[in-house]
Amino acid sequence: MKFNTKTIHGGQSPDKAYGAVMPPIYQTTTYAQTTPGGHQGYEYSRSHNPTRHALEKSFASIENGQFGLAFGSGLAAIDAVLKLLKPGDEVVSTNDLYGGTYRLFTQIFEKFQIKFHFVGMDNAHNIESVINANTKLIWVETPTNPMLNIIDIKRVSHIAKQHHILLAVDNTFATPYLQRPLDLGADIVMHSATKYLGGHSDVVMGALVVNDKTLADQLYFIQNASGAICGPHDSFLVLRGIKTLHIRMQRHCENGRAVALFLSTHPKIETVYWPGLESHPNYAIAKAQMDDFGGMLSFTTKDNNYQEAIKMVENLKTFTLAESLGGVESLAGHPASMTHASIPKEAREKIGVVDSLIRLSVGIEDAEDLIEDLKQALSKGFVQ
Ligand code: P1T
Repeated sequence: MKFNTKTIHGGQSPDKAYGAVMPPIYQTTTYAQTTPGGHQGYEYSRSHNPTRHALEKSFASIENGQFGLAFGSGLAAIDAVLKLLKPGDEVVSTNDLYGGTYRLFTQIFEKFQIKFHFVGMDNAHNIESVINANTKLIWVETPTNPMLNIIDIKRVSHIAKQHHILLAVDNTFATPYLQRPLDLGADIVMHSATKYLGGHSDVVMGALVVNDKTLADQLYFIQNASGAICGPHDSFLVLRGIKTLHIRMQRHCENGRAVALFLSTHPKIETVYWPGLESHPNYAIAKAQMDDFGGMLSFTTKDNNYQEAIKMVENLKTFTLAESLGGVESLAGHPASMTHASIPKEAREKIGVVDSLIRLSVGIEDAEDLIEDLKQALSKGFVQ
């Protein structure tokens, strides 16, 4: 089955009761048993729920994996992966990543004696130089949030396999429409399904997909034991969102390109970070690894100033100033004060998250309207 068919049919079949084409929202906590243990595969909704199960099969299908798991948020999914580890274990992570992931690693899991090495992964030597006998997990986010660096998944997977280390890839920015990490050698693919998979800015959810049965069983055990599952109504909404993922992503990519090209010729703009620009330092890897370049981009202005960046995002009208990304509507954010505020200023600036950095989630509106909006916000001059 090709990807565009999988988004609609992957892992799905009409409901057994009445042939409903969409799975019913099984809004139930529990299931009647004829005798203790005598049930039809569903016992209690933290453990299993038919609507969530349909979604988990869709997650697995679109990521070319065998097993999918749905969580109450992206961070809950990451939390489950980290719970595979024990005190004394070490993790090598991308140094440029979502601020909440960084906070989870450094403020929660470090307390449980898990050690993190944050390295720039565009140079594979940086990964190998921190690997030791305690290294159990490599955490890759690509494209990275918010700098849009591209990590060569195949290359990192060779290193992981050589040292018998698990490789997890956060595929939130790319989605399986653009890249399929399991095919490139990753063991675990993770999503904030809050973003492109849901696609409509109305659900917070996380996903994991794996191929290995033992790993799937371990993650399922954690999902059930820790309990960070999502509800049936949210499962239904994300399943509905996935059915249009391919056509939404096509437009996100087209609009992302149009906006990136506009900004890269604007006299007030210093640098545009979008992996589809030939000037992007990881353009060659992006071209080889991804089927297109997505709708996320960041940029800095020449008037490199915190207040001016704030003024610029306040001046936008069609773009909404908001956290999050991946919905049909365009959003703008200021990472230093919003999504990445939990990363200390020094660590942030080292990876390029400077005070003037602005991040755009380019939606699927008419590209001309988006460019007009950016034009007017930039033409106003910043601090007045
Ligand atoms: O918000 P949640 O569903 O828990 O997902 C966390 C998460 C994980 N990974 C990446 C790459 C993410 O971008 C996020 C969430 N990001 C935002 C809310 C944001 O605005 O960047």
